Amino acid sequence: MATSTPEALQLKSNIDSQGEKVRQLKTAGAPKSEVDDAVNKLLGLKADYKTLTGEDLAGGARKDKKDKKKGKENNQPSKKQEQKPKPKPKETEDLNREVKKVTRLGLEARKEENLSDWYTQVITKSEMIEYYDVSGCYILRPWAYSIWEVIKDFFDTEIKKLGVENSYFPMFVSHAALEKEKTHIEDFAPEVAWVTKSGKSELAEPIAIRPTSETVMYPSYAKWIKSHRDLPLKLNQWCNVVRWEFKHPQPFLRTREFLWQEGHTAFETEQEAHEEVYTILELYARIYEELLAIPVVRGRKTEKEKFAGGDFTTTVEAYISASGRAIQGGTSHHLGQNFSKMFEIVFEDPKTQKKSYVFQNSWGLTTRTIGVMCMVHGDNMGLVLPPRVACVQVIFVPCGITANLTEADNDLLMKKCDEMRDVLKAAGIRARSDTRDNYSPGWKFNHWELKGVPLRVELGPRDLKQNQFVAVRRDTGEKLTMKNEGCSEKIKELLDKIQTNLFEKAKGDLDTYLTVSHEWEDFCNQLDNKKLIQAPFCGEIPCEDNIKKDSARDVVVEEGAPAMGAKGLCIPFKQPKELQSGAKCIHPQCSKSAKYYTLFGRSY
Ligand code: 86X
Repeated sequence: MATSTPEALQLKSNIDSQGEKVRQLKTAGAPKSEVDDAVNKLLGLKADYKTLTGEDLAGGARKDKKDKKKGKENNQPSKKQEQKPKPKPKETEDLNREVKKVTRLGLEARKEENLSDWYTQVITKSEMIEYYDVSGCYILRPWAYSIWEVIKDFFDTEIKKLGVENSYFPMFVSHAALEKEKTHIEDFAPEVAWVTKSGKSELAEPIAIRPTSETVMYPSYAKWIKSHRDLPLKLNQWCNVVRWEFKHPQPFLRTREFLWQEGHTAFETEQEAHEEVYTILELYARIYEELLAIPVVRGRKTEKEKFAGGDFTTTVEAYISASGRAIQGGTSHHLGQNFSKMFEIVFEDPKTQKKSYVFQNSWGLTTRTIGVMCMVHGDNMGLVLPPRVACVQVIFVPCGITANLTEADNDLLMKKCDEMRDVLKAAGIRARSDTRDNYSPGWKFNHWELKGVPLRVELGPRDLKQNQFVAVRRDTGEKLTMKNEGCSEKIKELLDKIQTNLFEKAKGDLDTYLTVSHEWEDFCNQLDNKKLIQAPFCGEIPCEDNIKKDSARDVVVEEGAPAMGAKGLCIPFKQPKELQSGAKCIHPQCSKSAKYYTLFGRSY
């Protein structure tokens, strides 16, 4: 991709100043930790640059100084492409159509050729994401945030039906509180971000920024729960969390700050808690399947992959066929009494009058959902939004405006677009009319296509006379001419069809790539064919380590790259078939018998 986009230039300049900073720190003999941080930041920025442009920015800052000046000239769209197509005069519509065949007004990268560039272009050009100068952090623009709001509204309504209440806990965690959960914090310690200063003075005690809120919430749970009458306690919060990961960041999919909901519930009995785990997981599955039109596999995490602080973890796993990798979509954990023992969350058992530890769950779903949606449905023209989550479901574009159209007829056309938009809005359809006169219809088609609007309605003078409109589906490109009568119902039906079609397409993909294997060599071959494989598995952690290690190609690669080994994704609730009695675990060196089919695959 062009290294001359505004984002790339911004990044280049950030890399420049960060490189300068590193040199200054080194020259000044700054403490190692400070230099390391600066170097890390530089590396992060460079990684961002590579994601954005597909090119390494060799060296560092020094030589770029010159480049920057030169860049000014170079940066004019050297290739036929500009960041954003310029508005075209009205009468060039036909010309525009012609041009479109030659140059691609929208995306430069193709999904099947360079997924990483394609993804960057889709999310920026559709105006979902803006890049930011802190590595791993991104701006969610209204086009993306509105999807989150749909998910939020759905889930919020459903959990309230279950008696869950919303609340808000602070984002800062004291050192002491974080320490309370020492056992698993240790694994995560490198990811915890700390505030150490206010202005120029050091804080007496550094405070952490929540990576998750167990240690924030559970001290209060211990205070609030005294008797069985205080149970169940079911709280949720919608908030941000920070995990300072060092793996290659990707907008939505792996970011250092992200939005999520975290639910934390406490019950008298294990059975009530168990039931809730599955109820919540099913809501997560519905978010994927019903809202985002993405089929998921529901299951339990393996011992190796579960949240170590809990008793068991359930998960929904989605599949991104473009990369041949699975992705965890949301998790619902049963914590048993592990945390209630750590935090002394107890009540007096009404039967025995003895102190009893509560049974707890926690569950979370993040803005990663949006990234999975882009990856699954997006195509070479841009984003494809499932109607149920689309900010704009129908876009009206006035067409066929020629020089000999009278001003009165032109006004009439614009009015009709606005009028039909209002009719649809009254019927509860998210419709918008694009009557801007400084953009050509062709430009608008391209623009709204890039943004993934499910349905475009074209209205021309002839349509007006004939009481009809032309609807164009984003998912299939199909053009339909329809009579105006009952347009709300017809369009609603069409939107439903698009939603179903997107799900069916993704389901077809998942079904194609979901297989079963009973033999190691076959397992490895299937993995290389981008498959997700259900194989008999003993369930032991060391064996899962071996499966990952031995299914990898023997070159050093980054996580998820084509040569990476298979991870245990989940133990599907719906097993592909009954295990044959005496079935052995899939790994050739494992002599144990298999406990269940486990889903393996490369993953994000
Ligand atoms: C595990 C468990 C759980 C509530 C969820 O998955 C859903 C919502 N929490 C989260 N986990 C951590 O405990 C954790 C802790 C620290 Cl300190 C960290 F830096 C990262 C973490 N990541 C996950």
